[in-house]
Order: sequence, then C-alpha cells, then structure tokens
Amino acid sequence: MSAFDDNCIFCKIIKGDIPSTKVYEDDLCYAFRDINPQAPTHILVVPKTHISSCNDVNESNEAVVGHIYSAIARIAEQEGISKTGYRIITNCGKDAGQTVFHLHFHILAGKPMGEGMLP
Ligand code: DGP
Repeated sequence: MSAFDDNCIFCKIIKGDIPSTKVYEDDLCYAFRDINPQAPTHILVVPKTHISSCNDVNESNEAVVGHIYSAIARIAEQEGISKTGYRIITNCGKDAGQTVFHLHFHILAGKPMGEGMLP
C-alpha cells in the first residue's frame, strides 16, 4: 500500500508532481514555503506519509511528530529565526480552519505576532 494519497495536494508536492519551494527534507518529512504567506517566514512541514490530521496520529505513527519537531528546530536554525522566535501551528478540522487534509505544521516568523496571527 502506498504511503501517499493520490488525491492529496501535499502528497503531490512531496512526490514533486506539484512544484514547491523546498526548505528542508529528510527521510520522514518535507518542508516548503507556504503559497499564501501570513508572515515574512511561513513554512509548512509535512510528514512524507499521508496522515489526514491530528485525529489520525496514533501509536503507529506518533514518532514522526517528534521527528518533525526536531526538524523544525533545525529549520529554525537554518532560517535564522531560532533566536528571534517563531510560532508553530497545526489546524485540526473544519472549525480550526484546516483546508488541506494532510497533517502539517505551520512555522511563522519574521515579525512580532499577536493573538491574531493564525494561518
Ligand atoms: P491549513 O489552513 O492549516 O490547512 O493550511 C493549509 C496551507 O497550505 C495554507 O496556508 C496554504 C497552503 N497551501 C495550499 N496549497 C498549497 C500549494 O499548492 N503549495 C503551497 N506551497 N502551499 C499551499
């Protein structure tokens, strides 16, 4: 069984079928610039295996979430935002405003953010 969902836009980005601006990649995750940036730095980090949302994180795939957080620390260093700070956001479901149903972590940085800075 493929780890990809043929109908998922982020799976297509990971496979290279849809172009993206890559920021970071390893065996388990892929990071690229958001198409509609809400801050000077706006990066999305996604697991390479299709997980629809936080609701589908479980014992079988939870390790990738920890892995993504360590990748985010590396990306923050690479982007020069580790000292100035950044916000990590994951939207889960309709009321949170999730529009792409492939688990993703927004990294927002580059300006002071109030409570309103939500992608
Ligand atoms: P969310 O609302 O949390 O599901 O955020 C989805 C994000 O994905 C949104 O900020 C825009 C971004 N996005 C959607 N389609 C594409 C795309 O084709 N390329 C890139 N780079 N980003 C996309």
